[in-house]
Amino acid sequence: MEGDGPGGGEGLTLLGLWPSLFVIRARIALNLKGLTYVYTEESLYEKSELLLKSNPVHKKVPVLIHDGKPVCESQIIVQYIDEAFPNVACAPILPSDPYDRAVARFWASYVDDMLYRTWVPIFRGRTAEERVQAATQVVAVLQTLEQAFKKCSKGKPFFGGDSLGLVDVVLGGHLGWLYATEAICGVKVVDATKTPLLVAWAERFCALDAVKGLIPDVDRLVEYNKTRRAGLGLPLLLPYVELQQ
Ligand SMILES: N[C@@H](CCC(=O)N[C@@H](CS)C(=O)NCC(=O)O)C(=O)O
Repeated sequence: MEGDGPGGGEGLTLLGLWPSLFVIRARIALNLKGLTYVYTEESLYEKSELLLKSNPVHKKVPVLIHDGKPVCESQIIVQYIDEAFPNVACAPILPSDPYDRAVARFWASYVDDMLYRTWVPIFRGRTAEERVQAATQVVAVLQTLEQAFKKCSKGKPFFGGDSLGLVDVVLGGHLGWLYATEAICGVKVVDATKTPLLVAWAERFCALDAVKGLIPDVDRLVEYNKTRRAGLGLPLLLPYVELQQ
């Protein structure tokens, strides 16, 4: 939901980049809260003055600007949105119980520490062996997250229970790229035979109104990534390789 006035209805502007899994998290959180905001698409190659001024430390998107004040880092933005807009008709993204909140933060930070860190090397791999080795690690991380899902969801549809919580939003932002990994790198990391609960969770997640239209299509990511890979001198159109069980 994008606002029409300057700063959006709630004085909110998001500096983003459409394929960024980090930006997608922030947009899902804004949608969940039903907030209107101005969305400004940035370029990695020519960063705007506003981005450089708003995130002078990392110079990265997303940045949420609320009434002129910038908030940086996707997980912090999601939590900020939850805290700054508590009175809207949507369940909180963070649980009210301090222990449950700590558990949600643990798994959300596991996604960044482990999933993102193991997934990037699949894209950097120059040989099939390197890509298979990295993809095998990603599948192991997803299997750990499958166990986390069992515990956190307590039989309900999402990590957050009946509605999306922090871990749903943080992990959900990755889905487009996880699906596109097979088409781009020839290795399958989203596999119902290995992580059936997560695959079913991902389908439920993508069908939500707050998420629809935000997870980029595989074809669009493939096209976007072709240009990036060519720029980095990485091989294109990699043949499919089966991972071991
Ligand atoms: N830890 C950051 C990561 C953000 C990030 O890596 N953003 C990328 C786009 S996906 C970016 O802005 N890169 C610009 C650059 O590296 O110069 C977060 O969670 O927000």
